[in-house]
Amino acid sequence: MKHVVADLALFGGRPAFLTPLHTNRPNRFDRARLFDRLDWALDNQWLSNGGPLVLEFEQRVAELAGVEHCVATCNATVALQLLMHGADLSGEVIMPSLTFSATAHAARWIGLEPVFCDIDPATGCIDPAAIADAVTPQTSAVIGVHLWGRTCAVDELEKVAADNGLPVFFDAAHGIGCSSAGRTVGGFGAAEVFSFHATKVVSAFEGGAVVTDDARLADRIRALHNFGKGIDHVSDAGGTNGKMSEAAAAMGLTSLDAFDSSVRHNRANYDAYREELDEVDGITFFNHETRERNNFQYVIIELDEAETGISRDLLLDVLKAENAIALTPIGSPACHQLEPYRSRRPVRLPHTEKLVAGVISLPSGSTVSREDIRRVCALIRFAVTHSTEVTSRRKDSQ
Ligand code: T4K
Repeated sequence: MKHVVADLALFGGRPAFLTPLHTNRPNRFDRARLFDRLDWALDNQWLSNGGPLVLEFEQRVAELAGVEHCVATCNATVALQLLMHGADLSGEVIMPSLTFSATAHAARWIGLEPVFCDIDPATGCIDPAAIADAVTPQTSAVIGVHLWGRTCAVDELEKVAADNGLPVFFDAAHGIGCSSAGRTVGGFGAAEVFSFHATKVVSAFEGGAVVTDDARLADRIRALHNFGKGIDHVSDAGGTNGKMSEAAAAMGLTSLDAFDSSVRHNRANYDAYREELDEVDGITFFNHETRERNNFQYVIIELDEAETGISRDLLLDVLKAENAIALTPIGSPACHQLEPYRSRRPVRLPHTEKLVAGVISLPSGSTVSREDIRRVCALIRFAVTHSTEVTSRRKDSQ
């Protein structure tokens, strides 16, 4: 426990955590079950190219998402590229800037121009009201992102896109198991994309998927992700290799087995953080609608420096020195503040810029305990209570 500011590890004290407590550590799963599946795949001597474990994984993801079709891929970035390519997008695609760079980079990589819209500060997701102004004759689609598991204003987004004759797709990298107005993420828009990266609530080590009810689109993507095999002249680009391996599917299936318990654990973490930090002035939780389903993988707080007296970045440094590695949740800044977009298409997005500068992603997941959370929150409260001294000491030491 810290008694005086000099006890903080940032100023030479002993770190509160002996070993680093990371944000987004992989969730727990049944190792024996994973090894069973890997053994089975090795015995089966079929290790990729639509093997039985991949097919089983696709079926289970489709069931969870409540859709007809799932094409599993090597990661979500490639899934986004396959989707945009398979849907014949061209020219410009409208998307939020407040997302991980992968959403924008996927478009750019296949020669599309991301056009960034501001967020609705109430949801953190793309503001449907901002879309009409961003549409040009070159626009071919709108891409929403269900940021940190909180869903976009799906109906409004679909309406404004339809009014402009555009399809909507969703980057649902954070959204598996979440819902909007009671409907499960996966079935919105023309198609959605999940990520099964190591840091996600369901992990396949690396992995992704396109889910959709559109059989034709699913067929095209399935062909494109396997060098274009299966359909003649699927596209000018022929196809690519975006397949998921049997080893990744073995992990994905085992992680899916643990999905309910991971979500229960995440929910308990989220509640614990709220209990510990709700009374701290200047800290606001990125809340989840209690009537909706959520995977609670991300615990995000927003800091108002005028009230806490400590900047977001200094608080992150205080925690990091204590081995409590909280993060800027999308690897701030936002996409429009990153190259190549900053130079190509300068734009001001005030709500995005404000939110991205103030948010912190706190350690959660099924390896983080109630006691870990108590200690992280004690550090945050201590830093806020002593913010003036922490800030001036930090200035003196620089
Ligand atoms: N769309 C959105 C909205 C996304 O957030 C993402 C990915 C994508 C699309 C693309 O999905 P994928 O193509 O990746 O399937 C991480 C992840 O690599 C990335 O998947 C994720 N979003 C993004 C938000 O975070 P980095 O570069 O920030 O990861 P890194 O290495 O800094 O690690 C983050 C934290 O996780 C650290 O605290 C360490 C911990 N960690 C990480 C790994 C890989 C572990 O504890 N164990 C691990 O194995 O991108």
